[in-house]
Amino acid sequence: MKKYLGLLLLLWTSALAFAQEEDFDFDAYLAKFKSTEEDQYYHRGEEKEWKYVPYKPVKKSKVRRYKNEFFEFKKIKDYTTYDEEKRFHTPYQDSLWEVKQERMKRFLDTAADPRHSTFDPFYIEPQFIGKIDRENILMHESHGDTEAFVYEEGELGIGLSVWVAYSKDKGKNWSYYCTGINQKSPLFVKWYSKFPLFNSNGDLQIEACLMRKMSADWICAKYEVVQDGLLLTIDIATLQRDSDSDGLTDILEKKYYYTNPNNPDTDGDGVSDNLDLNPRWAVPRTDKTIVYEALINSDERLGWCDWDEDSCALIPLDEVTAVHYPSDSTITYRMVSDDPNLVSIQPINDRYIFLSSEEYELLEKDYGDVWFFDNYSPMFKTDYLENTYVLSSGGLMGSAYYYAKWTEKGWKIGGIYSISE
Ligand SMILES: [Ca+2]
Ligand SMILES: [Ca+2]
Ligand SMILES: [Ca+2]
Repeated sequence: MKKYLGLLLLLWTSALAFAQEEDFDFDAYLAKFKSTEEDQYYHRGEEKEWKYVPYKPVKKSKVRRYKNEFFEFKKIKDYTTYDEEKRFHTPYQDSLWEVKQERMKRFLDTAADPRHSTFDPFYIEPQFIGKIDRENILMHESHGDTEAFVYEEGELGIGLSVWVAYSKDKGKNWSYYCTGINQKSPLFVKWYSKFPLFNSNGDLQIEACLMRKMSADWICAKYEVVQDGLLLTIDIATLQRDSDSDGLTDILEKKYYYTNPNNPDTDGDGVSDNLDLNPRWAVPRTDKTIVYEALINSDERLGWCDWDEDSCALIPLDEVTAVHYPSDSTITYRMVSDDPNLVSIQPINDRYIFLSSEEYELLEKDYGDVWFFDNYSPMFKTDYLENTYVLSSGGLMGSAYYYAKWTEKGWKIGGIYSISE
């Protein structure tokens, strides 16, 4: 009996949902949230943004003059030529080949059986050596008591960056260092080389070349080699240097967090750079800070509540989010914003690096690097709803529109609609 009841209920609710969908006037629903302020803002933005500028590769002479501020490279005569084909076949990637073959075989054997229809033959579990995914390893070598892995780390928004895992005690303890090199912009670090990874000084030497990006695409961009036959030396002392002893290397501060490598607490809020989830800005909180905080921190009180029923939970105006600290798995996001309501947030899950639009313009993006980031719009006053604002967030994964209603007791925040890419 229960089973039938369940089925009936299901039919009834889906019929109801269908009817609602039929009647639902999305345009009228959206019209409630109309904001002239928002229209004006995007109108201004659009004129600037949509002016078509054809992609122009960087001049070869400029690429040839490239200097890395941390590491030296020199021309060598006897070198291993750059090979686009070798790009995806490091020995570590090859070592996963058998696993892939095995999965494909299992897929073909069970394909006729509907119970296995969700089996994906192309997915393989990442296989880690310590903290490093095997597929990302470029090189590995031991040299006496020291041992090193050179590997790539895919960071959302800035391509593949080159990292070094380094051990001084035969692999018992590992440190992970960022080289600040982003593959192909313009330096490219090869995994195939005639040279041993450790040189006679115990520093790392890697064959490299200079490349330039020939098209504006992000995923399938075309590159060309401007200068091949370079030997890059990564000296361990530079890799490890932490001038202000805040636990973040100079390279990490300069290239990824945009914090001050000579000041352990860039924004002077008493939380040192390595522990600060919003390390660049310590600006006073505003009434609107809470709205951004609730969205960015995925506050559990938020929901896609029904606007007409006004059923959203209330987030008190005087609420102050406690200071939270990063963990090993903390993800770092970069955003460009000049909005004090946004840059004053206290994140709880992720690290947020906010750059002002002026700072972003000054960043070195000359070698075809493109920054992708999620971002939040300002809050725009709506025309018809009292004390109500609309705002949106957008990025690689999609975008979402929200409203926030100010009351004397607090904010009521809800979603209007979302689009996923
Ligand atoms: Ca530091
Ligand atoms: Ca610092
Ligand atoms: Ca700080």
